[in-house]
Amino acid sequence: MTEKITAKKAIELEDNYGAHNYHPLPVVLAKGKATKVWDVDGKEYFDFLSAYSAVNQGHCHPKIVNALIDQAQTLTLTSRAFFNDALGPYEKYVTDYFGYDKVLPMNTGAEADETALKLCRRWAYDVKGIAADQAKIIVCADNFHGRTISIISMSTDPESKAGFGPYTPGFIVIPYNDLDALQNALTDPNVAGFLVEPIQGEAGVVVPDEGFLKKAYDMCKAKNVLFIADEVQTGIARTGKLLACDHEGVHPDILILGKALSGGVYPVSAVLCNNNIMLTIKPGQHGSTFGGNPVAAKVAVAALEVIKEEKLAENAEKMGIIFRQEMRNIKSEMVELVRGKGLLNAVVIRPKNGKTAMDVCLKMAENGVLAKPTHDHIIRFAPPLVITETELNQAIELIKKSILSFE
Ligand code: IF1
Repeated sequence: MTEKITAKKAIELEDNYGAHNYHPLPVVLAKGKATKVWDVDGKEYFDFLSAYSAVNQGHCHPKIVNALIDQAQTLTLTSRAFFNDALGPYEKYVTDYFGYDKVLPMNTGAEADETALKLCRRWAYDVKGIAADQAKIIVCADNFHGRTISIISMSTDPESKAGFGPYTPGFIVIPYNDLDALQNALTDPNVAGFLVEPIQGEAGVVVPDEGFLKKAYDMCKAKNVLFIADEVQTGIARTGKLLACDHEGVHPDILILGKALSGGVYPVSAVLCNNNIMLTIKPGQHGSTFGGNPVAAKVAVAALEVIKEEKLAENAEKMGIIFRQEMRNIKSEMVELVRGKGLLNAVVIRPKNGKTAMDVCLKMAENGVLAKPTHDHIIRFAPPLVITETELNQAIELIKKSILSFE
C-alpha cells in the first residue's frame, strides 16, 4: 500500500468500494501544509474549505501534530472506566478558556449536539420541572447540526431528512433570524431550550441581523429557557472572535464545539455548561468509548493554544474584511452577493450562460483554489485562519481570474 496512486485510480476505488453519500470535486489530495494542499500529481492549491472549518489552525500544524504523536506513543485509549492523566488537565484548560464550570467530551459535532439535546431535556425535567416526556426544544429552519436520526428530525432540508423516518418528536421549528417567531414559540411552557447556529453554515453562511443573538438570549432568559449555541463551525476563531456569540457578548447556557477544537487532526468535540445543567446527568446516563481519551485531550489543548499564540481570531477578522471587499470589487454580474464574518464567507453566484457555482468551483480548482458550492448557487470561502495577507491576495487574484473567465 506504499505505492503512489493515480487520481483516476483513487476515484475509481472510492466509487467502487465506498458508499455514495458524497459528491466530491474531482481532486485527489495527498498532502497539506498550513493554507495549502497538494494533489497526487503535485499540483498546489489554496484550501478555501479548511475541511469545513476543522483546520482553522492550518493543515498539519507542527505543534498539534507533535502533541498527537507524543501522546499516541505513550497512551491512546483507556476508556472512561479509569481516570487518565491527560483528561483532567484538558478539562480544566478548556473550561477556563471558555468560561464554564464543566465540559463533557465527545468526538464528532453531531455527538456533541446530541449531548446538548440530552442535557437540555434532563435539565427540563430535573430543574425546570417540565412534566415527563413533554420537553420541547426550539430550532431554526435551514439548520445544520449533523446527520443522526434525532438531528435530522430537526432538519428542514429534504435531502438530509426525507426517507429516514420515523422522526424524533419534541422540536419546534421557527424561521432563522425571526425574533417574533421566537417570542411566540417561547409562550409554550414546555419549551426547555433554543438551539441555534450563530451563523448558519450549511444554509450558505447566513448571518443574522445584528442584535439577533443578544435579543434571542435575553428572551430565552426571561422564559427560563436554555440558549444553546452550536458553534461547531463558527467557533474557535473562525468568524473573527473566539466564538461567534462573542460578537454580541452572549455567553450561551450550553456551548457546542467540534471541528477546529482539534485543528482537524483528530475528532474532538465538546459540550460546555455550568454545574446546574451538567450535573443533571449522572454516571451511566451518557458517554462514549473514545470521548475524552488522552490523545484527544492533548490535541485539543495544543489546538486551543495555537489559536491564542498565533492570534488567529484577530487575523480572521482582518483578512475577512479584505476578502469581502475584494470580492465585492469583482466586475462580474455573476457576483450577486458577498456575505460573512471573519473568514467564514460566501459569494452568491448568479448563473451566466448556463454556468453555475459548480462551474466556478471547477475553474477555481484548475487555477489552484479549492472551494465547494452549497445549494447550487452559493460558494463558501473559508481558508485556514493562518493565511497571510500576501497569500490572501494571491488567492483573491486566482478567484477573480476564475470568475472573470466566464465574462
Ligand atoms: C459533512 C455542511 C458545513 C455543523 C454544525 C454540527 C455539525 C456540523 C454547525 C456536525 C457539520 C458539516 C459536516 C460536513 C459538511 C459540513 C457542513 F455543509 F454540511 F453544513 F461545515 F457547512 N453543527 N458540518 O456545520 O458535525 O458530526 O460532522 O462532526 O460532510 O457532512 P460532525
